[in-house]
Amino acid sequence: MPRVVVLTGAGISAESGIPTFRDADGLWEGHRVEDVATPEGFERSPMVVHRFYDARRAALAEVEPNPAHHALAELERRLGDDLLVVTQNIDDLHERAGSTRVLHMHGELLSALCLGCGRRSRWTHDLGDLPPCPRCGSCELRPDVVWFGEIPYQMDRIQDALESADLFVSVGTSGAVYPAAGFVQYAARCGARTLELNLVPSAGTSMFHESRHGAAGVLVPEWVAELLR
Ligand code: BV8
Repeated sequence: MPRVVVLTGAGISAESGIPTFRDADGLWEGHRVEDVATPEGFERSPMVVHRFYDARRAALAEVEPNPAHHALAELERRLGDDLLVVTQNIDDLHERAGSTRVLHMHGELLSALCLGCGRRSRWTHDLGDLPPCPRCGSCELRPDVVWFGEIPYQMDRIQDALESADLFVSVGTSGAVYPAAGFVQYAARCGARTLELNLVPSAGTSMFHESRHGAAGVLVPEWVAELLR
């Protein structure tokens, strides 16, 4: 079986009811990225940032994985270690669908990072009321997400996986944010075949060997069935 790396973005969770970033009424609507997704914005007004992420964390409980998430979980059951899902998403829908080989390069909503002791804690409720860190007791918790200007998580594991991939597949991402938007070129340079599955052509479409356009909830199960045939 081929070694497969799948990169996912907000588009894979759209059919579950989680707004994407850049589509109409997207997450960035009404929020200046600088205010809610940068360390400077958090420094300037932590409450604005906490409200933004507390609302997204609360909304997570109202949504379910969709057929695209479930198809990737099925693919993992068949490929095992030969599959790695690298997601830009901070939701937990891949895991709720049964995927275990998932790497959250931009962090997770259900995790809090303590600026006091540097440790992480599973977190399912608000941070806006400045609760104490369960490990050290200091009230310096921040959302465990990677903001603009910060280094994405586990870049070394991602690089290793891209270098040994036979197939690189990108699902539901606009290709607007780096370093994720550069993975297709890197994987192709390392010999992988590259496939884009996206609702519409993205900023990176021309860099893929093949692109299929449509809803992830349809395209991903079709592609998985094809691969496993
Ligand atoms: C870094 C966490 C150094 C928080 C996020 C100038 C040029 C190039 C780069 C830069 C530059 N200036 C600055 C940079 C770097 C910057 C960057 O890329 N800026 C952009 C805006 C130009 N990047 C950084 O700062 C990164 N850090 O570079 O550190 C470094 C680099 C390498 C190695 C070491 C160090 C950190 C970036 C991370 C920021 N945090 N998220 C949060 O979630 O709130 S980014 C956030 O936005 C998401 O995680 C995601 O990455 C991005 C959104 O993109 P998508 O997921 O693609 O969503 P979008 O809405 O845009 O698109 C959805 C797509 O789905 C669309 O195409 C749509 O058509 C499609 N779709 C919709 N519905 C469906 C669908 N597809 C299928 N089915 C559907 N139903």
